[in-house]
Amino acid sequence: MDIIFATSNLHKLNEAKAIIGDLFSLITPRELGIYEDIPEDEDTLQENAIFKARYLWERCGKVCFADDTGLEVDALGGAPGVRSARYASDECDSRRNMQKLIKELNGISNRKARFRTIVALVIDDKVSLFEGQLKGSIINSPSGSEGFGYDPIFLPEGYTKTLAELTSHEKNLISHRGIAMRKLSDFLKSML
Ligand code: ITT
Repeated sequence: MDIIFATSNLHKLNEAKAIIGDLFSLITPRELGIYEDIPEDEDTLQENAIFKARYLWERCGKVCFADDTGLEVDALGGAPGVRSARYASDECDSRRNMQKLIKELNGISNRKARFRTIVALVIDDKVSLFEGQLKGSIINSPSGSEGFGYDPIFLPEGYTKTLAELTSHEKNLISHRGIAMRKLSDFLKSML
């Protein structure tokens, strides 16, 4: 069965494929010839995820899902949160986003944070939501080269390695996206 994943982020695509790729064929907007940036201007992860999934569903009428993810830092009142991609600038530059976050947390001892993923699935105009969270803390020097985004400065709770020092398989077993995608997978399987 073909399912459209409304993302332009190939890291996300690969993480999702590792979980639901055996049963479902994940198609990207680009593979459908849709190249425009889907707006992500809403105030919450949930609203953004629904907007992205619906946008694609309205264009192609097929089963679509989207993932909106944010890094929520306790000492910053939940920032960067829904603005995680454009935290430092509109260029969505992960290195600059991490630099800004490290600077904002300078001298602050509470380093607690969590990644939160909301997946929105649209089938026949009906929306279903799935959530995953990963608790951890922010460290000052990026470490590791796996993963993407803020992974090099995120230490999952109970771990001595950052997410970027774990293999993609290890990350998927514990991550916000892994948890949300497994919920999505169980839901889709129940419909087969
Ligand atoms: P879409 O096309 O799916 O919207 P995106 O990269 O814009 O891709 P999001 O808005 O959901 O995705 O994510 C916001 C940012 O949060 C993203 O650019 C990364 O910098 C960061 N991020 C998301 N998931 C992450 C993960 O698993 N590990 C580290 N950083 C992550």
